Amino acid sequence: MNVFSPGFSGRRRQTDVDLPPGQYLTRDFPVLSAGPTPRIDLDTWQFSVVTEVGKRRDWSWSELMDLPAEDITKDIHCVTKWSKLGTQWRGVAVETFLEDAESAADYVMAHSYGGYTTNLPLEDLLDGQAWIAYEFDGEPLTPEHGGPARLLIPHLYFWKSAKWVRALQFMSENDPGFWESAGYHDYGDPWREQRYQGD
Ligand SMILES: Nc1nc2c(c(=O)[nH]1)N[C@H]1C(S)=C(S)[C@@H](COP(=O)(O)O)O[C@H]1N2
Ligand SMILES: [Mo]
Repeated sequence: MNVFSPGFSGRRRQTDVDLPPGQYLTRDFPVLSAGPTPRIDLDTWQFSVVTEVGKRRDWSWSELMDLPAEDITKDIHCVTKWSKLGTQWRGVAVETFLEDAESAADYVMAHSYGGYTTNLPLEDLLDGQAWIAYEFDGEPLTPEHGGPARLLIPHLYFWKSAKWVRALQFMSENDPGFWESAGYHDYGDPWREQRYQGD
């Protein structure tokens, strides 16, 4: 995306970038965490997919590293109104973990180490829209930004991108997660400015 394009007229400025409504650009990478940063040992780290009937599949860190990874460049949008353009990540597409799961459910709860949760429609996690990300800017993801691994789902407000992700659990009903229970929008599309329930 063309952040600085002075052009002949000089009319295009950074503020002309196509951002979701109500957002402003930042070059920083703010840290937003509802609680303390959990310290997670890679030897005991585990990521699980759990179906609505409790059937579970686990991946260790070395198993995660063996899965096909992708480089991802995406804009991210926080509900507190900052947006950051062209962020660079490396991770594994979420459908890689879900393809063998036998489930009839349409919703998924993401669970994090530390207890954070966020709910998502299953279809938003498929087709190259979401990743389990473990590198940012070519470096291992730092603990404050969700390392060793976080969910990355950049087409929704960034609270949906659960840091320190440890499980995806299929749900037959769409139960609200941590912020959704506190009044944040159930879906959280930044382009429709779905910040709070009722938006
Ligand atoms: N586990 C967990 N994940 C989380 C949060 C959190 O508090 N705990 N905060 C969310 C919010 S509100 C935002 S904006 C982003 C912030 O990610 P960052 O700290 O890497 O910028 O993480 C999201 N994921
Ligand atoms: Mo946020």
